[in-house]
Amino acid sequence: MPVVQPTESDRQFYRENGYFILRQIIPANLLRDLRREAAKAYDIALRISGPQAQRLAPLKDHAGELELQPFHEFDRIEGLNDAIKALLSDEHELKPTEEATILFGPRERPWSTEWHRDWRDHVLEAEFQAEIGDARWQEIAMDFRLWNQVNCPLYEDSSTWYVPGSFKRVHNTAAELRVYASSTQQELWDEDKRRTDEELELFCLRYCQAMPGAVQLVLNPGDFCIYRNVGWHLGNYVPYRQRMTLHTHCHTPAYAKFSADHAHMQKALAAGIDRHARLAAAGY
Ligand SMILES: O=C(O)CCC(=O)C(=O)O
Repeated sequence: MPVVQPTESDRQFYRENGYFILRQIIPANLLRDLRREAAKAYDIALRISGPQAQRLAPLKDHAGELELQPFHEFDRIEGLNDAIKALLSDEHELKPTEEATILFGPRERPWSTEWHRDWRDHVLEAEFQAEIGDARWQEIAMDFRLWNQVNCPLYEDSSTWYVPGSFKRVHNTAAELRVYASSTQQELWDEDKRRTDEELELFCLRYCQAMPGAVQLVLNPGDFCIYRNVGWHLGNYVPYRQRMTLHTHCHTPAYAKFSADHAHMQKALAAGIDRHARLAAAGY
């Protein structure tokens, strides 16, 4: 069955809230093949990153071990690019899936990423103010040619939390900053095992639930969730959930240009980069 096309009211929903789910876009045979390749990708991720491995990217770098054909078929799912264009614009198209990431759940212990807003939270505060500044960031964050990230799970996935509408705000609210400041990535990883597994799971869950207005994205196999990744979001993971989720992007030439022009500002995707400067700049 071809992908159900978004309506004008779906488009409005996306522009207002910053996320939208195209339901069940993957045909059964392709889902089987993608799951088979994702299982191989998980073995590679475990080998590279150990039992808490969260991702493998890009898939094409592992062409020797992975069969890329199912990922190429994903690119050609009937009606998918039309649906992306209907929701976003004619300029948008799915990034080739062989360049995508697969996100996995941990094998041993629960953990959560910090609440974060992509890009903005991965640059140094002083450099941000010198090169971009708040006024330009408002335009950049609201530019719908940019920041259209995708999660498409191969198994049921409720790991991602999102704050609808938050992508529109240059300045975070005091309540959002209180939650952000309430923990650190180190505490959410708990590498020195201060908490039992259950204590850590509930601690991470409370941190997710504490964010005002946050919704847990409940995605079923083949659901294609597009979200503006400059809004607040996080991933919260437990070992008892089998997670294998394609993580990709609806691309535009403008996004490629922005990424190339500003690549020098993106520091490693280190958690909590410049946390103190960002909190201080927000008067926290
Ligand atoms: O695991 C997820 O769904 C979220 C991942 C994430 O936060 C990110 O890639 O920025």
